[in-house]
Amino acid sequence: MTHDPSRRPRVLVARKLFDDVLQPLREACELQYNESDDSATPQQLRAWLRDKQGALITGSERIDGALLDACPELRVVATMTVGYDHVDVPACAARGVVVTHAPDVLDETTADFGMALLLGAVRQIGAAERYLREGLWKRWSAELFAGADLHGSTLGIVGMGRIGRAVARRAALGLGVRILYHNRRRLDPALERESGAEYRGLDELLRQSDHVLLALPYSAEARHLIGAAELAHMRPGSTLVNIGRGGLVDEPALAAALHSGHLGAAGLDVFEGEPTPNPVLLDAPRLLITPHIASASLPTRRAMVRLAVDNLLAVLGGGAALTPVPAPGA
Ligand code: 8YV
Repeated sequence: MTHDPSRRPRVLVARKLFDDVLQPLREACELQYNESDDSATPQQLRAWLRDKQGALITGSERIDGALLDACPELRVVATMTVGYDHVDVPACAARGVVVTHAPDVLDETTADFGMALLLGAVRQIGAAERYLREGLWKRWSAELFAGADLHGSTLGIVGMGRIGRAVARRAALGLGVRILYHNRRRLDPALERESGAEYRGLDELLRQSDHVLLALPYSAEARHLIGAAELAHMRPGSTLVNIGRGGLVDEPALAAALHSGHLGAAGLDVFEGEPTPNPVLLDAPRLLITPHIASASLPTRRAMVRLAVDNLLAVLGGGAALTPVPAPGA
């Protein structure tokens, strides 16, 4: 599988993943496997990668220019995630390192969770369960945890890629929700028709939606896309849900909008500073927050790792990557 059959390529698997899914890699390569389930420190990663040709990473490992300079043999970095904001793609491109990611295989699972988080936030399921478990429920009352409806509402989706469209389909077909969307590039007319979604500028979308769901990747331009001004433009009593990346939302501004009552609810599967949430989030009312698990079904997580393995084997075998990240600037 390598150009010189007498030398098997050396590959690092940076985190504990699914042993059986890694088997083809073990058979074709010399594997160094971090089985500890702790994310590698930058120092460990640098030491482990120094003599490797391939790396299988998760979203917890950062690959930057300084690290690449210490790993001159590296030819391919395969992240088992669809997002790749933890990898400096231009720095990899400049050094001829191929970067692959794991699109498509997680779309439906992530969209299921997006719907769950949206419904859970709108209907305050997290807070209601805590209230009950803490023994605070003394009597039924008409307004107890009574908030907004999702069915029949207008949902604004920011980031209408495959995951955004899968959420749109669920909401429109299952709950009669009207879909507005905003995207860096407007969908082509056939796809727009198929998804039954209406394009809006970001500001219009925020003003016209009852609920807003973020499903876009992180980029420097999208940092704090939703800040105090954008939250102020959202409808009173509306909901913000984020299944993209934490950096898209200004967290103190979100907490303030929940405290003031302007926002009805929020749901976050991602936040800045993961795995430690900003205390302002934990203090905010009507916020449902989860530990970055939108893609966490076993079949999907296994498929994500399998795709990363297949990408590594393809590139180390001298072929083309199956799912390379888009070229910088594309
Ligand atoms: C991962 C994700 O679970 O694929 C992505 O981009 O955000 C999730 O599916 C997460 O990044 C793991 O670190």
